[in-house]
Amino acid sequence: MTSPPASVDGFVKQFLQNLNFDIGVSLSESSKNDQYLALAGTVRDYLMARWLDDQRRQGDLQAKGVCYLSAEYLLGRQLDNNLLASRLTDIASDALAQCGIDLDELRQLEVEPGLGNGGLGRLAACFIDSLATIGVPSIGYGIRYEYGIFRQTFEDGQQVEQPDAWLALGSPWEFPHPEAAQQISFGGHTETYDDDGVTRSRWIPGWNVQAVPYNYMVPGYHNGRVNTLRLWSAVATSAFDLRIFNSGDYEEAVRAQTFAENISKVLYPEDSTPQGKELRLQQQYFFVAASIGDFLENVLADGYDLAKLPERVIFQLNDTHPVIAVPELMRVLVDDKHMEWDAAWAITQQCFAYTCHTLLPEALEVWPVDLLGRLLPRHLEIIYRINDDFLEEVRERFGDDELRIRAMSIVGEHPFRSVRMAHLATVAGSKVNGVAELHSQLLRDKVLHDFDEFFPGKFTNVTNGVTPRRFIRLANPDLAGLITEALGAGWTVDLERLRGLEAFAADPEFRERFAAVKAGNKRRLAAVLRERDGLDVSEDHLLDVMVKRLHEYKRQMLQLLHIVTQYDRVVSGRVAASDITPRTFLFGAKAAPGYAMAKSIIHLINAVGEVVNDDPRVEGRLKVLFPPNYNVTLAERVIPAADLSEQISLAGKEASGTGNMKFALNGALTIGTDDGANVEIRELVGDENFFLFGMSEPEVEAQWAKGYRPAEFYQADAELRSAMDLIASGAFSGGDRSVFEPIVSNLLYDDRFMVLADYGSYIRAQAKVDAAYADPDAWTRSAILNVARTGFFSSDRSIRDYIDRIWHTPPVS
Ligand code: 26W
Repeated sequence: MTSPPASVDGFVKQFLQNLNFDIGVSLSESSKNDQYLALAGTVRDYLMARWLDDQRRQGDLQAKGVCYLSAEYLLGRQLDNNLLASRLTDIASDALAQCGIDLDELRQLEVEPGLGNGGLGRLAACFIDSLATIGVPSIGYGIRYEYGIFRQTFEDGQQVEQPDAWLALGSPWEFPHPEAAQQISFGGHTETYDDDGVTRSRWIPGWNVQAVPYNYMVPGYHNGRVNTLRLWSAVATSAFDLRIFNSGDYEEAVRAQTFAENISKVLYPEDSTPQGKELRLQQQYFFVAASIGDFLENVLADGYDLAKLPERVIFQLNDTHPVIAVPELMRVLVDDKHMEWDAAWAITQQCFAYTCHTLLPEALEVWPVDLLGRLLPRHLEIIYRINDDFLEEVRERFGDDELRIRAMSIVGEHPFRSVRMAHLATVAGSKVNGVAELHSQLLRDKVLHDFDEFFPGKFTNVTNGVTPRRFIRLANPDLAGLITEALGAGWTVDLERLRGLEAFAADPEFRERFAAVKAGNKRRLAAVLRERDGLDVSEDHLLDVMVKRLHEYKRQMLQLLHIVTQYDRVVSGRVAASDITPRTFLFGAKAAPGYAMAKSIIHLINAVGEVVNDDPRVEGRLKVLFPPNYNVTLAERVIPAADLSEQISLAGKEASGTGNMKFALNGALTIGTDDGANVEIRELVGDENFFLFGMSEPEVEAQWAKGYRPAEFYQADAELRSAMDLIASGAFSGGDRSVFEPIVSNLLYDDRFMVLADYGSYIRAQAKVDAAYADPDAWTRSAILNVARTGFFSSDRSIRDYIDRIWHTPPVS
């Protein structure tokens, strides 16, 4: 098969053909959505020949590849990325113009697939982009949620969640393959049987569902490669012989169908506090069992010798969500393929590697054994056996140190008997990595310390990265143009070349052009927010941005206390409004629906905005903007416009952060703590181009050790006291003191994330920001140096690190 010719005329022809024959409308009768679907179809057609080639080639080659197992992929819009990767942007734009259609208008119609919560899901999306661009044989496996992350709206300043029906207007980027469905079983019981003198176990499941694969193209950038993302969707099997539903009547049958299809219905919007929901475990097992089955049956050649499996594949576990894949592979090898336990275990250990994405103890997933045993009885037995063997080895090495054994056990006893998925992943994985230097170090020293001692060499680091295609080329075309003019093409796939910009930082004309790009990006953002949310952005303000999930450890409250302090300084007369640096504080954040404190903080941000924005005493110099429903599409507009990036988590809590990297690469300066990848950003850009504040991780530990009483910080700092009192007084809640009382008391008497302890240092750092911004030319110089020195944070580099340190899967040409 060959691609249609890449010419404007060829594109017009293909586009009209798709419009007429696939969508079934004439150009004159077509809606914008029809046109968008036909356009997407046309881009697909161009990529198709290469996709088919790559699938064949990867099959022929029998090279070792990566199966990236992730419950989330936060992809963002597909059209632009696919146009860019296949060099079709200009052709498509001209071709549509010939048909009287504006490409830009069609772009806006795409509903982004929001199949992830935040950092972890977006990282997976960056990684599959880099895998394709580097040319590593790989498949991304995940779940095709019918509803992605909820759509956020505000009612009276409070978050309201709406379902995200992202498939409603058609989904032109996916290819369903019902004929390649995998049958996935659940429930039932296990038994042993005699197989010619060998006692074996088998699982007699209680019910099953079908996993239907939907394939998505993942084009590499300008390299003619197209990898596959395979997302699984649940449908009822024709003989859905669920015992409990098997009453035989029609209504029950339909209900049974709904039950099966619920599995891929909705993305769980919790990030960081697992709810232990049965459906979530069903989702996890559903997608990894389908993926392993698919790989063994459809990707490997028939009759492949499974003893050699580690030569063909590494399953990368994106956090603990897919870890049930470990006992699943063991079950397949031992029960289905009749392999010896020890041989199967040796293979399994080489075929998995585990990435941890958190340090919060409450984020570590555990599954109660009664739930696991009910849903996956054979897997629970396998986990017990893995644990018994493992603990025996621990005893051999460390003696009968019961405390240590209890601490390391895969099965924990408190508060109830449950399986600790991080321990299982660590025992099973050939490697375990954290996502930034500091995070990996803390994993080794603290969270998984005993395991590091027991498995020397198993722990490693791969610092996160972001794709420069989406987050520079697409999001910031003017900056991309300026860079290409300065350095030539090539930097998009070799981001360390940005170093070459250092020389230009000294050039006044380049600085002027760089500043003009930033100003243009602010104008574009202003237009977007006006149109999208009716918000007014003052283009002459310092644009100060904090966008990320709402979580107490990320400390949106600290930024809020800074805003209230500035406001309080003006209204109390301590500072003249005219002496305040004009700033716009832009927030973007979703709260998990069940996380009351996070929702309350969202309410307070909106409430402070209401008051501050309209108070004439402020003279329009402080603005708080909180556009709802922050997502990848909005990020692509916000990040290139930002002057200042807020990365202010309590040291030791943010595993890495990836927004921090996107901002620096787009020429925002960071105000941040020594946490996650901020540490590496600061080392690279230099102290003079970074606003550091707050306690370091060891200082945080020392503060806890000596006893932390937040009220003492409140007492000791008059400005802090005044700002907190203002919130407590009801000034932002129409005089009602009760509305934000829980936030204030929480800070005063609990403050788990030491907001009050870091407040003074933060306020001083913000004053330095104001002073630095007063010299626009020096600011721009710093911004250029941020871009020049952060090429390290390309996800291409992360993937090369994974290849060198963990996967050993060289690219194939
Ligand atoms: C509900 C259970 C649960 C627990 C943790 C769901 C999701 C998680 C994720 C691990 C949370 C997450 O997204 N972590 C983020 O991962 C990013 C990519 O590595 C890091 O940059 C962020 O610092 C980390 O918070």
